[in-house]
Amino acid sequence: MSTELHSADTPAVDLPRLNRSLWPAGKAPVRIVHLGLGAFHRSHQAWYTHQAGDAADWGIASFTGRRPDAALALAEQDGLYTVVERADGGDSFTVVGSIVEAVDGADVQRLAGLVAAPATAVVTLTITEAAYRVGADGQLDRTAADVVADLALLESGSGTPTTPLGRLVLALAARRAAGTGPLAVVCCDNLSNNGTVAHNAVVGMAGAWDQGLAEWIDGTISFVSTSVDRITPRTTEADLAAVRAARGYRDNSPVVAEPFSNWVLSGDFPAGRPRWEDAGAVFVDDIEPYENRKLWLLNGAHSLLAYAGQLRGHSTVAQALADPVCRRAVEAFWDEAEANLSGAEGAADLQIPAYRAALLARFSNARIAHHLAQIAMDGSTKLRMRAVPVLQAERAAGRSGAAAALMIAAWMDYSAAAAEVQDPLAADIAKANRLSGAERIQALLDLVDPALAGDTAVVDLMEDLCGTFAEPAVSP
Ligand code: CS2
Repeated sequence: MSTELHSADTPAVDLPRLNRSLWPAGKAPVRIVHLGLGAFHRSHQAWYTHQAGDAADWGIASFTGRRPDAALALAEQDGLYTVVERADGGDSFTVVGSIVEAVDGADVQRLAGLVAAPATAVVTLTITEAAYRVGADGQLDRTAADVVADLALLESGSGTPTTPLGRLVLALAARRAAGTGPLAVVCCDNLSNNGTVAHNAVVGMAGAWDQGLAEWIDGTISFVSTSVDRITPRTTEADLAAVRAARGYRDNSPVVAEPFSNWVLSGDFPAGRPRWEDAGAVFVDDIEPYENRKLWLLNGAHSLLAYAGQLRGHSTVAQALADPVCRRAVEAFWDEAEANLSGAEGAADLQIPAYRAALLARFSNARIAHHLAQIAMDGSTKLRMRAVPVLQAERAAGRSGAAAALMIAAWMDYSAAAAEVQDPLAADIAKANRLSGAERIQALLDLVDPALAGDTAVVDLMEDLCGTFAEPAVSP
C-alpha cells in the first residue's frame, strides 16, 4: 500500500485539510475499537495497523478520554494524519489511514454499539497507567472517587460513566447482551503484566456491578499483554508548521515520533487480528523479560531523568542526559536493573548491552523535544513498575538498591518542590510533604509501596539520598 499522500511525481498541493478521497486505500471497516485517542496511539498501534499487509480489512474506531478535542480535530480530516518520524538527520512523513472513525469518549452509546458489533475483534487501550485504578496489591481500588461514582451510575442504569473502565465495562455488557462472542482486549499501557492488570481492573469493576457480567468477561474475553515502545512527545504548533512547510498541506493533527518502534505481544486473539508482524510486531509466549527490560531500562531511566533532571533545572530528556550527574545516576540504575534482568530465563535474547547503547542514542536525539514534565506525571503509579521491582530484587540479593532508591528519593524531592504535581494521589502527596524527616519519607513511600515504607532500613536509605540533586546544573 502506498503510504504517501503526495509522491515525488505528484506535486504537493495546499489542501485545506487532508482528504480521504485522495487516499488510495479507501476506508477499512471497523474491526478494532480503541480507548485513548492520543499521540502515542497514533504513532504506535494505528501506525502498525496501517502497515499491516491486511490493513484494508482492519479499520480502527478511536475514542478520546476526558476531552473530545483530539476526536474533533481528527474527524475534520476524516481520520487521516501525518506521522513525522524525526531522526537526528531529518524528518520523514507518512500519512496514516487506519483510524476510520474518531469519536468523543463521552459517546458511550457509540462505544457500546461498536464493541457489541460482530465484526469487532480487538479492543486496544492506551488510557494511562493510573487509569486502571489498581492499588499496590494489584486489585481495583474500589474506593477511588471516580470508580465509586461510575459504579453508582452503572447501578442506576442512567448517565454516562466517566472512567475508561466504566465505559469499557458497559460496552462489554452490550457485547454479552448481543451474543457476539469473544474478542481480545489489548492493553498498551506501560504496566508490568499489563494484560493481567487490565483483566483485574475490568473484571473488578464489572464484579462490583454485576457478578454474572464479571464471570462472562473472565470466561470469554482474552486479555493480551504487550510491551509497547515509541518515544512520542506531545505535538506542538511548530510540528504543524513543519508538516506544512515540508509537505505543502495543512494537517491539524500530525504526530511526531522517533524512528524506532517496538511491539511485543503475548496472548490469544479469539476473533482474529491484523498482521501486525508485517510492521515488525513480535508475538512471544513469555513476555515478562521483554516487559521488564523496557519498563526498567527505558521507562525507569525516563522517570529518573524526569525528577533528577527537573530538580537540576533541565526540561527535556536530551538536556538531562547530557548532564553528567544525571547520566551517572542513570548508568548506576541500569547496572542494578541489568543485574536482575540477566538472571532471567531467555536473558541472552535481551541483548542488554546493545539495548542500553541504543537507549543512549534514542534519548540523545535532540530533535525530539521530550519534556520531562510530561514524563513526571503519575509518579506514584509509574514508580511501582519502574523503581520498586529493581529495589526489591537488589535487597533480596543482599545489596542496597541505592540507585533504584535514588529514583524514588528524586521523586520525593521533586514532589515537594514542584508547583503542581499531577498524580491521582496528589492530595496525599501534598499531605505527606507537610511532614518532615523520616515521617515524610515513610508517608510518601507508603503511597508507592506500603511494604517498603515498613522497612526502616529503606526509609533510612531514602532519607540519606534525598537532596542528591539539590544543586542546579544550570542557572534558572
Ligand atoms: C514515558 C513513556 O511518559 C512516560 O512515562 O516514560 O511514555 C515513554 O516515552 C514510552 O513508554 C516510550 O515507549
